[in-house]
Amino acid sequence: MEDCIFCKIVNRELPGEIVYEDDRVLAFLDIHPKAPIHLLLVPKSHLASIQNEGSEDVAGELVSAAKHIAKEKGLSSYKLVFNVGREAGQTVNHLHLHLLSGGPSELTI
Ligand code: DGP
Repeated sequence: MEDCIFCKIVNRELPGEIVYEDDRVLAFLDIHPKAPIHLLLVPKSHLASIQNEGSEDVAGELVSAAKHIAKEKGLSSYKLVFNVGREAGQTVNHLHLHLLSGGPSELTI
């Protein structure tokens, strides 16, 4: 989608520190990390929010990729967060899953 920063990272039109990729999911470092490890996992196809129709399957793919990355990186403890809606902190309207690890257990984003 035009003017979507995460679509642009997916399409390599904007730089991103990519740590994982498969057919449907891209994971890259969050530009404003809230924990020593802070990744964003996004679907390659644009979907605005978890509130959108059909997001459950996409969310499952993101969680599955997050589990894969965590296992690969040897993370035994981490947080997975979807911010849904502006008041909950969603600033980018391309569905994304935060993976945070290595910080204090009470960390919030
Ligand atoms: P949220 O607040 O849930 O919408 O999370 C959006 C996150 O995206 C936020 O933690 C900062 C991150 N972010 C915003 N712009 C960019 C960017 O251009 N590159 C990267 N890597 N992360 C970005």
